[in-house]
Amino acid sequence: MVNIKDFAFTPSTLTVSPGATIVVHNEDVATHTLTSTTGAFNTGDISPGSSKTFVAPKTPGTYPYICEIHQFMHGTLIVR
Ligand SMILES: [Cu+2]
Repeated sequence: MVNIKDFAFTPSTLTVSPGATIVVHNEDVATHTLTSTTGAFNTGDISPGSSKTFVAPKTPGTYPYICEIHQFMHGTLIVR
């Protein structure tokens, strides 16, 4: 699970198994997304107080992601 609060992803680096389903919860007052910088996954808009899920890639690797709306928000998904 990834939590979003105060315009930051927690944890900022998450390690998961290939194909894992990941819940992203937005605790902030603003809408956010969790979006791969290479197009590997994207939650779309997550409204304040709500959650979305996405499926991790099946290929092991390191996948940086951002919030599309606030592109200074960074995180990393490690699949292995
Ligand atoms: Cu955002």
